[in-house]
Amino acid sequence: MHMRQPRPTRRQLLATPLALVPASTASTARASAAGLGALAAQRGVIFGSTLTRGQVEESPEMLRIATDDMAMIVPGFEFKWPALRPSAGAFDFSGADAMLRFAEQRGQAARGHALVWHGALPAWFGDGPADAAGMHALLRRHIGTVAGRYAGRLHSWDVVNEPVEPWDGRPDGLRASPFLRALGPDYIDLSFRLAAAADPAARLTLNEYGLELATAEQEARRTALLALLEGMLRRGVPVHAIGIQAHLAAAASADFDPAVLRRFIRRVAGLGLDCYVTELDVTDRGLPAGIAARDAAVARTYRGFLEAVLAEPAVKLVVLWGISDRYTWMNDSRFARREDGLPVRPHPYDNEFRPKPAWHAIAGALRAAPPR
Ligand code: 9MR
Repeated sequence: MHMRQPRPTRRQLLATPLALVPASTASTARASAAGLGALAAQRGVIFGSTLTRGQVEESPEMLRIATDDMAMIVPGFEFKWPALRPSAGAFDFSGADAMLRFAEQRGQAARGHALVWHGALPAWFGDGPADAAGMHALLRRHIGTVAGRYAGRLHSWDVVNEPVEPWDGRPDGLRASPFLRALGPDYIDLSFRLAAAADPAARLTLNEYGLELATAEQEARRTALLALLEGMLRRGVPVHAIGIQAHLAAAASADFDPAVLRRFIRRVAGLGLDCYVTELDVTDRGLPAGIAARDAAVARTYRGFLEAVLAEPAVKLVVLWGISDRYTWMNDSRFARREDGLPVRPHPYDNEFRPKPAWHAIAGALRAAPPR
């Protein structure tokens, strides 16, 4: 029989810096029975959130919610190049190690985000090596070292993040990133092969944004992504899942057509791939200032989106890109922040860590989801 370790008092737990939170909290702490993670698990869905080391060290409430509601943690910063690669020659694993330990001590799964992304690169990277050999060596070293270090401990890796950008005008719809400029489209296959060699156990994911709406622009992105995936699979590239980021806007709900998104998910599933919702949040940009109406619209958007995706058995995982409105990337983003300057309310807990209608909407959608 499994013997429970004595649980530290709340005060002890909250007074303990992240790196020192004892392992004995693990078996007792994971996604409590009433939490979202436990609800999702009953439906065969892994549920979690992004989280940063700074958030849990600063806020006992974030620690509590991340423990009670989340069965998976996705470090929001610590696995990105600016954290891992302070200089061209050195690696700094302290943040990533601490976050992974934090998850493991709670019996939570973790995802790595992201091995190759044009969007968060350290200053020393500049535009990257322009020549193929230089970029190849850089990716080989980065992916081999990082994915190798955490091999067997991560559920999945976002191997390449946001490789598609129809606006860049290429016939294949791929983004003109520094990686592509140096290596051509082969950088994507190469990255997945390097990741598979370094961590054969991780589910290797191609993560993309702007896939959710029934607009011409997002249709172009879906089409380019499907073509990319088909090519990768034809070439025998080890890709196992797509990540649908799902940064949603309540004001854009007229552009959301569940049938369109579900058809896309079925096409992905038809290729033998899983679908993960990797960065779900809902901005209230564009809505009037009244809080009750904003919160209701955001909640409806969560509910409608989750009902649609969870109706598809290929959707195995849902990760929120934020827990509390206190810590949100959206006020810093010119695409997501409100034009009237009010703070956005995009996450399931408010500024004071009280559950909002969005929390109940997410719980309701998880309860209503068919089991997989
Ligand atoms: O939410 C993240 C924000 O705190 C970071 O400053 C930013 C750059 O590292 O990345 C944000 O997360 C992005 C994610 O990594 C990829 N998809 C879009 C997310 C929101 O910009």
